[in-house]
Amino acid sequence: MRKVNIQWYPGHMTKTRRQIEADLGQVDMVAEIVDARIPISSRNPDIDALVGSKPRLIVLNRADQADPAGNRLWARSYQTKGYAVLETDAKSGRGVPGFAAASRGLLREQIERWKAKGLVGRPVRAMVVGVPNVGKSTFINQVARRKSAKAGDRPGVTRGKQWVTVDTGLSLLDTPGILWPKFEDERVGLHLAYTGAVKDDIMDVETLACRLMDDLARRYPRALAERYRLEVSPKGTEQDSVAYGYELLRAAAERRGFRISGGDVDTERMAHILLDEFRSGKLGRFTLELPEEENA
Ligand SMILES: Nc1nc2c(ncn2[C@@H]2O[C@H](COP(=O)(O)OP(=O)(O)OP(=O)(O)O)[C@@H](O)[C@H]2O)c(=O)[nH]1
Ligand SMILES: [Mg+2]
Repeated sequence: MRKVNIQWYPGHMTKTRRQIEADLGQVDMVAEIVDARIPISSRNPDIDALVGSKPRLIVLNRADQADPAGNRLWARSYQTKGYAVLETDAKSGRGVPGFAAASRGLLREQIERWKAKGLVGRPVRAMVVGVPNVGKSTFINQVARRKSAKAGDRPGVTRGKQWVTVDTGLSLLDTPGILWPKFEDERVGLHLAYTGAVKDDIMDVETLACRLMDDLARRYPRALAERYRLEVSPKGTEQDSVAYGYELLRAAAERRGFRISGGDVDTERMAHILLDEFRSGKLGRFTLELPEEENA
């Protein structure tokens, strides 16, 4: 697999650290947005060091696209680690109204101290961070109930910082997706490509689809078997994953009657369809990473 073509090296790291440090001075808390389908891959590996001791709320966004059982496991895992956590679908707004209360809960002691000092009505300021395309701007717009922050279906939409005042009690700082994930890990690159967080052209679409087939065969064999009327053996994945994924891709293309002129099975067409159906939710809701795999 070709490495994802984004440079992430110490120079970037230093710049990001400085920017976050400067912004941290202006906020009371950090809302870290992660993709509920891939909570490991959609996290910046250095986030803990960058955020330090600032109170942090983890927002498990895209909960609508992830497996509900997976969402529960992740929420519990974060809580066990002592983080406040909120499950959201920023697109429809589900879960977002809980943000104000969760933030005030997180900052309860701080707010008491402000009150004691006579700082009544001081707004809570929160910095929203996360890797590109996880839904930071969409989340902020939902919290504010208006389109203040620019959002879009591709990474790199937000270019600079932007304060969005929600009401007298809350201000949110939108940031560009400057916190890159851990690209040097092959699994991370694959998972970000499946979910569409990085462009498709990191590798050829058929190889990507073969890997996705294999991953789904392992984690969600029933969904795959039902949608494409396949016989899926999770055991087959113990072998070469691209080979087994290709076997399934061919079988699915055959079932759908996809042929190229000359009569051969059109696996490329099937590859596009698999990725589309995975991303659009037609295939189901999937969580591709579980808490127990975090340090594996
Ligand atoms: N289904 C679903 N789609 C979402 C959700 N959150 C965001 N999206 C969509 O994902 C795309 C990216 O959202 P943005 O809010 O622009 O993401 P961002 O993190 O601000 O991206 P950058 O500014 O590029 O780093 C948009 O098309 C949103 O509609 C969610 O919870 N569920
Ligand atoms: Mg944005």
